[in-house]
Amino acid sequence: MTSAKGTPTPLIIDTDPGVDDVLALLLALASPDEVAVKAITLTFGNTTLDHAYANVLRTGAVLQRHLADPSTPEAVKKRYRSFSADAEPIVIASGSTEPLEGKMLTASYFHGRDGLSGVNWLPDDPFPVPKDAIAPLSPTDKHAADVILDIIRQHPPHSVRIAALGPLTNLAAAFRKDPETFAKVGAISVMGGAFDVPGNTSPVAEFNWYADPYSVRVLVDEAPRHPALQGRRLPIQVLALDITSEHTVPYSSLVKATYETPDDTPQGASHLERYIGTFLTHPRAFTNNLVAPEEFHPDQHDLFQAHDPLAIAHAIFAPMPASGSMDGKRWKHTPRRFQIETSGDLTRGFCVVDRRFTGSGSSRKIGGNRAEDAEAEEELHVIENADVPVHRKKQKTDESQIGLVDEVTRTPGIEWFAKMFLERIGL
Ligand SMILES: [Ca+2]
Repeated sequence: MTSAKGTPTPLIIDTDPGVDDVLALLLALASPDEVAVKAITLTFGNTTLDHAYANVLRTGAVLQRHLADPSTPEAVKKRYRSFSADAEPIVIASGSTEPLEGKMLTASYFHGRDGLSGVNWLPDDPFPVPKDAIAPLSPTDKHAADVILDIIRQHPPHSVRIAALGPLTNLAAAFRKDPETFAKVGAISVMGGAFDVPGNTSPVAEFNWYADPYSVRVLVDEAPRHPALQGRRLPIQVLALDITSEHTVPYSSLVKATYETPDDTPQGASHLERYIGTFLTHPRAFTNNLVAPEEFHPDQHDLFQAHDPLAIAHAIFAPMPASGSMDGKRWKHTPRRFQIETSGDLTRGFCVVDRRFTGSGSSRKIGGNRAEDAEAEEELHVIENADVPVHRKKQKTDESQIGLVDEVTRTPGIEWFAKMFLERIGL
């Protein structure tokens, strides 16, 4: 089932804001022709859940002030028309505070302790968290996983999109709670993983999948084995670091004002420019400091990697799987099979890709670990009749959908993305 032409696709944004998450939220809110944001469901990740929640409310307040300002262009106000007091409510729900298993970690090294470069503690509190959420933001006490399931139930099967911008813990919880309902999701645009490139949090792991590799395994390995999926897999499209890192936007286009040094704030800078400029100042310095000063070139290095906004762009523009083909409108997807490491001392969150016998002309079977667990092997061999040879009792299952996702391997382009993104958010 696809949305009728002109009807925006219902979208759930599962997120851990987070600087690039806030920019991604703005992009979704500024795209009312294509998507209708039904819920913002929160997870731990870049920061803790209480900061993530505060950051959504804070962003809502900044946006409201920006849209109420007479100097904000009409075109920008029109873009954000779904963010008005009388618009459809956008449910805000808190979810998982820690990964399904293992240690809880955050990315404060990049996003700051509050997820937004410490804007929470600036003098005079220039971007305050309102006491009550600003309409259309509509907080609920329900768990994020229940809100995700509610929204899927309220819409025709395979018509709801999810953009997953943080660890996948809420999605895994929703699947385990009601697999039949969750199986009716239309598409899940996931920012996560690193396949053929190095990680960004550890040498081998991307942050979201490092923060909760167990949830990745639930959605990619456990789900296709569940009867609710009837031999299918979940419609997961992965935007890995392989493609998100390439989609950069010059920091100079994003940071037009900053409040970190109030005296420097340019006259006439808009609310949104001050907010974005302020919370990007710390990540900009962090990224730029990774390059030796003598090798630093602004054109090559002073760049914001728009990981989460690219996942939102996918949810806005890429065709839905139920439309027949996900490829189209200059997006391309390639099947990718992997297993995720959950407990390695050095390799938590690493995507293990089987590269054996994958050259052209090879017909040898890929997959599996050929070394056998001696004890497990013994259980598989049972002597039922001493007169016939030992045989295996294990049932053969069709495993072709297990460990498989659709990796996004082409977008409409880096320049297209940067232009569209800046225009839409209103910078
Ligand atoms: Ca994120």
